[in-house]
Amino acid sequence: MASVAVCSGSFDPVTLGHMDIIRRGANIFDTVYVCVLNNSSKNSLFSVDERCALLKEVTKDIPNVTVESSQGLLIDYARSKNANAILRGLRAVSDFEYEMQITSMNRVLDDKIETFFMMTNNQYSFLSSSIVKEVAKYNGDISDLVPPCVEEALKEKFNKAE
Ligand code: COD
Repeated sequence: MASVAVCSGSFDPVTLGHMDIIRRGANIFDTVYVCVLNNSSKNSLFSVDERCALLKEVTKDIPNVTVESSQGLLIDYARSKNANAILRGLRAVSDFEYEMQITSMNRVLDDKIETFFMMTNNQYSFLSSSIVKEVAKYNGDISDLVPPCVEEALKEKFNKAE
């Protein structure tokens, strides 16, 4: 049976921390669907279409990765793709409680789809989309934190807002 994983997130915007998880996942699973989902507790800077476009650009060299968006529950999207795995990244102990809750809820919704966690690469353990946006907003250097096209997109967003 082919292994199919869904790597979901807000990706607002995609960072090198996300990319690390996506690339490593693509080395393990036959197919990885990267799915942009809106997190209702977060206000997003980029539209879903903009986030997908950036993700497509930065994953275009990984043949077994497909980028899509969806609304609603992650588990419904995973089922629609016949996925047998959900792939999540773990940065620190602080991520654990939230991830544990989501994983347990998803297991109640469908106990055939397993959640897999990958520990972040040490160099990205502090990295989040929120931190990147904060630094970019005040013209800080984010070139080591995001792919070049994301750096450009952030500059454009914040210059327009001025
Ligand atoms: N290193 C490693 N992993 C990282 C890093 C990093 N530096 N940064 C982020 N990640 C991982 C995160 O741990 C996560 O696994 C993934 O990358 C995406 O992260 P974010 O921050 O872009 O996205 P989240 O965690 O805000 O996304 C949450 C969802 C929108 C996916 C979630 O709310 C969701 O699934 N919503 C749909 C509703 C649902 O089904 N909920 C579950 C039932 S309760």
